[in-house]
Amino acid sequence: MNRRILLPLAALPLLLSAVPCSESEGRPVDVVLGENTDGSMYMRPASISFTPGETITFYVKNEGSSDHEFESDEAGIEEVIIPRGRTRKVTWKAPQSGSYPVYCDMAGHRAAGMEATLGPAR
Ligand SMILES: [Cu+2]
Repeated sequence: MNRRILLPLAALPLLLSAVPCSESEGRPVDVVLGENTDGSMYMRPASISFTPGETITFYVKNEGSSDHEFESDEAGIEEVIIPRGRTRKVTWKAPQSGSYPVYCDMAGHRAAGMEATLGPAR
């Protein structure tokens, strides 16, 4: 067999082992939660796009002064509490299609604006 073919084949196991396990880690996306001085709240970015079927790892930072959550019944993201000043990692496998809200489910927070939308990239 030709050496030029053999060498890339020999390197393949090394390349594969460098790819992060899709179960535990996905494309990193930073999300920030907090409160505004006027009493409204935010989850930024307000819109997060996904490629159908991809795995995303959200790094959810709570820069507010109280605890917050990150969850979505609709998208199948279980509730994660992020204490103030902390960051929590949440890994999610995106579906093939559809748009889903993701929010903080603490009383009044979602209504105050602590919500974002997960949707397919255009
Ligand atoms: Cu909240």
